[in-house]
Amino acid sequence: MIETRQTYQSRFETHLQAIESYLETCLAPQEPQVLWDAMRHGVLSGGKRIRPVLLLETCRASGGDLEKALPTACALELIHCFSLIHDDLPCIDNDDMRRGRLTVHKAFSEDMAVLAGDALYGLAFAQITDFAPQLSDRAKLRLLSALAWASSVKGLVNGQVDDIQFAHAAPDEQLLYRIHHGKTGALFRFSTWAGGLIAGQPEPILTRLSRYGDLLGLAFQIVDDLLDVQASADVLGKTPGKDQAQGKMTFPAVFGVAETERILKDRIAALHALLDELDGDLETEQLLYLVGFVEKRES
Ligand code: GRG
Repeated sequence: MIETRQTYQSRFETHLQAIESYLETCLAPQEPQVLWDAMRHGVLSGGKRIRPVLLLETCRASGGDLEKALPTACALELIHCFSLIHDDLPCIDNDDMRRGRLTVHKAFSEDMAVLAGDALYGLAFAQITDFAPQLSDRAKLRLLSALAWASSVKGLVNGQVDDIQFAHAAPDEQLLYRIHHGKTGALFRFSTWAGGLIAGQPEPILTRLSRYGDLLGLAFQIVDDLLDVQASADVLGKTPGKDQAQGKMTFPAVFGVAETERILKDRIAALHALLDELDGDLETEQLLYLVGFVEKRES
């Protein structure tokens, strides 16, 4: 079959449907209703699902079974959504809008937003322990360990701490990369590494897949920073201009917009080169399409 843009788009949508359907099932309302309603509001709210799509696609491109990867892909999305709920809280970024709707603490209450986030974090790990029977115990342990580190002190949380501590600090290139390596990079690296692991890729390929996730996460963050400066609230679904208002260490703040756009082009070229190297070890065309998706996204 000759792969066309249409094929890539439709494969992306097939992944999305599987993810949405899994998330809807794992968040089927239970008691206490207010908790589950808040969790559902934070997750079933139209996110791009780029992290679980990446996990599924690296697995598929490696010849792996999508059913086997789906619980881990959705665990990752639950953790991402948890981090967004907590990030929006008044004590952190204090945002009213997310994905074009009220944030969880605005739609419910602050205490319920904290608890919905906590519950999603635990529910995420339970997807791998309890709902992934096709995975070997060894694979589960490796996934759980990597996800635990990436979502805490070797990723999301230390990145967020840096982000808070260095707001209003003087522009610093090294710090900028450190913040995003943790805050955004950790979950992207997990997604591409985990997809390969589940498909049984050997260690040298897993290392390269992590590098793909790392570079892609960085490109994603650069686009995020540019959109915060350039896009409207309607398109973004959240408040633009917040990074600057909060004195955040962003790419445009450190380098200016023109140099940021040049750095982005550079990273995209590095991604193309890396995928060229990986070609033959896995099917890289759809992974290349995802690079384009990240580069061209408007929200
Ligand atoms: C303990 C897991 C945990 C979190 C607490 C608040 C916090 C520590 C971390 C926040 C990390 C954070 C918000 C990173 C931002 C990364 C980012 C670019 C988010 C936007 O991702 P998109 O565009 O969002 O994929 P959608 O809405 O499409 O899912």
